[in-house]
Amino acid sequence: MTMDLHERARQILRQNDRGGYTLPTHGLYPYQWNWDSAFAAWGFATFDLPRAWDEFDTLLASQWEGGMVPHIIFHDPDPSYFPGPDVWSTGQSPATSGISQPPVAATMVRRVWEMNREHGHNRLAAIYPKLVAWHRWWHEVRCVHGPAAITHPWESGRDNCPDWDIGMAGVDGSNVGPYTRRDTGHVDPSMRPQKEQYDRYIAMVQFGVSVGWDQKRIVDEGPFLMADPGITFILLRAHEDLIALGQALGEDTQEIAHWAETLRAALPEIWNPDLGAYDAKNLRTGEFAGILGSGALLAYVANAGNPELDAHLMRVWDAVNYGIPSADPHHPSFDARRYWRGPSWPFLNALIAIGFRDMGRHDLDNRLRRETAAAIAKNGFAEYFDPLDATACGGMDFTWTAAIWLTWAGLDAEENRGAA
Ligand code: 2M8
Repeated sequence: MTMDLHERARQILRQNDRGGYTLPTHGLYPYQWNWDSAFAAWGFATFDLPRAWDEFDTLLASQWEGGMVPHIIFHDPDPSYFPGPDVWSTGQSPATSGISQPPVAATMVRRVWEMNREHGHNRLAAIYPKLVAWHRWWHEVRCVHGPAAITHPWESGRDNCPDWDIGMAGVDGSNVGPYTRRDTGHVDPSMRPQKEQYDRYIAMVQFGVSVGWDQKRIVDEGPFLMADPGITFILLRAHEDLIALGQALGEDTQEIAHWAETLRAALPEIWNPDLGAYDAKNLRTGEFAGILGSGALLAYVANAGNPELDAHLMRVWDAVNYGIPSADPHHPSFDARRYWRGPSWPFLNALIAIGFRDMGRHDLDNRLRRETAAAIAKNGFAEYFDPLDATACGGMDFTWTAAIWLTWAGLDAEENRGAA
């Protein structure tokens, strides 16, 4: 039974493989997504190391001149996804979106490299300068206010989480013109963002087009700019992983160490004393979102936890049964099946668990792994799960869910297999 899940996970990665890059899932997401790819590589590395490195190569091959690595790469036009390359209109080849996504790649590169350093040495040396250039872009373009800022909720990867509601309120989505969403044709609309949110998402893309995707102008003048605890912690962790990789290559890593120190020094700016936790902040108004979400709990991956945050973690986690919820179950905006407004996301659980292990909190790692594995064993490799009853939500046969089964969630099942 458990053996089937390992086989099935490998099969999903193979099925979603388009030759050098992996789709998040067939149908709903027919392109290459940035942080999905990093997790896909981690999964591939458990049974095909060269293929894992190929995934990083393909992702970084679409790096923009200024260093940004875009959030979607539109390798093969596919009308089943909206907004496609014509709407983004970035002028890149291959076509890409005009924003980035959480820079988890260096962290995943380090994990893959550690699985076989000899094999990985040349592959790492080839992409290291691109990773450095991407991190420099984050430091110089998105961290100008201190913490990492996002210019579109899609940049955070946690698209419709309540963190962004206050920033979204300031975006005018009334003039975007007619368009047809495709996502709601693939999955239950009650599990996806609402129309008012989609109108605003499109308005922000249209603003990017109107300034020719000038990233500085988007930060300075765009309709949306919020500090994201999630990216801040992921970037901080990734800076540290990149330093370790650079040192292994004999590179001078002082510049990266400076970025990491500057970013860590900015953490107090995203600590909301009223909430007693890290919080998203609207950088146009200085206002905090006032809700605990999974972005704040990524603090553990950057060794930035503290007793107050621990209390929140246990409060929100104990309120559900299948992993860490993406939004606070005690908050009125919690919605157990609507995308990033409550569901438990296996790959994010896996990322937070890396932090737990580093802190020596193996009890927390074990609990999170057990709960995540139970949801997958019960209802399959779904995109996300209702954290209360493990109902499978969103797309199925999902790449990052399969990848983290092979690297983390399925480890207990793997051990039982060995013992059997
Ligand atoms: C979701 O985001 C895309 C837009 O980027 C969408 O809803 O169309 C998010 O969950 C994001 O984090 C993820 O990378 C992407 C593909 O799995 O889907």
